[in-house]
Amino acid sequence: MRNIVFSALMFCWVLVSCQTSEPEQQRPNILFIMTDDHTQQALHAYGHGLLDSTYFPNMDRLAKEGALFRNSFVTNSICAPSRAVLLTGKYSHINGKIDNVGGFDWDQQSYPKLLQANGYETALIGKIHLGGKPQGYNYSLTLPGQGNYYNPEFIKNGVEEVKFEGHCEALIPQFVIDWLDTDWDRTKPFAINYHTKAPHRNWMPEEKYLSLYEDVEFAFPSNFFDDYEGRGTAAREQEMEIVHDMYWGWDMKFEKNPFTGEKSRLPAPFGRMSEEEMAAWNAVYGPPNEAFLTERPDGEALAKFMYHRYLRDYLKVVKSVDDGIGKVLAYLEEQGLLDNTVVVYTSDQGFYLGEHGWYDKRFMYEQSLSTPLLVRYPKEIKAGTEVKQMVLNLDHAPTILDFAGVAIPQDMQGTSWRAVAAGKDVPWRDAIYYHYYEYPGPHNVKRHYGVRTDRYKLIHFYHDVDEWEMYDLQTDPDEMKSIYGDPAYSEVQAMLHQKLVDLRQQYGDSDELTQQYIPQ
Ligand code: SGN
Ligand code: CA
Repeated sequence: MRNIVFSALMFCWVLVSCQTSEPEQQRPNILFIMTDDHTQQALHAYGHGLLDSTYFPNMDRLAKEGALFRNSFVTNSICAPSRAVLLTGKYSHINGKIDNVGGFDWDQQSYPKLLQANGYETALIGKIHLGGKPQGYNYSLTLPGQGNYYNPEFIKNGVEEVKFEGHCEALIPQFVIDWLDTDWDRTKPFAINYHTKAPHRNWMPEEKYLSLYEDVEFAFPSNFFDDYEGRGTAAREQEMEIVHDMYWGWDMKFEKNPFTGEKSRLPAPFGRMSEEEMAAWNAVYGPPNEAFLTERPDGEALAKFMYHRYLRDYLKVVKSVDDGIGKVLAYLEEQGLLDNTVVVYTSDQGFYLGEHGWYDKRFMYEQSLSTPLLVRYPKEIKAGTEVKQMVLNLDHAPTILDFAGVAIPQDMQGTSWRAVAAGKDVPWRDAIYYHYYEYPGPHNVKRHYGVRTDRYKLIHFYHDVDEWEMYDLQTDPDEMKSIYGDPAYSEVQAMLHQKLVDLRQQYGDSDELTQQYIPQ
């Protein structure tokens, strides 16, 4: 009899334990790596070949061992709004953070809050750029605003400012490891937002990489000397040209403007450096700056100098980011945690590296609309997967909840890409919706919204203009000539207008809401 009772009890226990969720160690950890302004053109894995693959082995490793998303886009190509979309899974016009200026409402629903409520331990380390006190995290150590490259301050748990010595791209990965090592409650899965500052302007390299790439020559992109014909006024009126809009101190690292002798609008960024750091810096930048002052290049030679100073410094800080990722991956591997961690690598938006003569982002043109997306999770994602479906930063919040086994709230507007990353053939969107607002503002990029399909793009610039542009990405991948109004494309144009109407309706955007976001 006792045996029968025991067996019955055992049977019930087995039944109950099968019905509860998977054992805790089976829920994956989430390591979400977000860089600032890193663009696909600077990633060897995307095949652009700016540099040999050996330069960024850790980013390449993620692509080789996981999935590379060929068509990964943002909904509003600027920092703080992009991060608000990431956290909320909602468009800017819904989460309220339309530009870098206004506040972010941390009281609203976000995926870290949902993870935390469902047994995850969460941490936010690095740049978030949303002001206020982060919510949804057991621990946060964030850069104030844009933060600094050298000897930066960080804010602990949204209140206490602490100054650190060193370069921020060496500090941030170390903070991630320190949190895992000492603070993380190992009975729970973790979810970390590991957000770098680099390669955001003004690209101040770590001391050990100051001279890296100084001897590497890069070709100009084919449209570097764009004359902005064939499009509306927006491309012509921007203020983001390498040659005309970079600051001699801040960006080009000169003491003052070599032509006028004036101090640049933003000073050379040396105030935060120690004497030794300054000496190492001068040993590298001093000689070419001297040569420049003697030669005083102009025309194409001037453009070549500025383009190289920009690109080399940009890639030097990407190198530090790659090192940091390598350190964190090595730590996870050593601890036996890596294969049970969904590692996502992305950036808050793309960036121009001389295409159209530009730096910065904001436009719905390809280089800033796109952003890298690499994902490693060998339990589900085959090594070397290439995803063609169009995904958005809007999709990350639902995807992470999906991986974590947490219900995705109905009001999140994105779609989980978990199945497409695993190579499954699931129904997917055939167009994406975009809306940029920060105008008037830095770099003078007019307000616009639009739609992109796999082949075509329709953009409406509004506010102080009312102009439409349309591109055929197959015949004009560099977006040099708008075909809006071209009778040969009238059917395509009608199709894109209809998609735009449908998507605006689907996501709850409207002319009325658009007007409300224009300051009176
Ligand atoms: C700063 C930069 C701009 C950049 C914005 C937004 N100027 O204002 O070039 O577009 O940040 O960048 S700087 O002279 O201060 O470097 S974002 O990534 O935060 O959106
Ligand atoms: Ca950014």
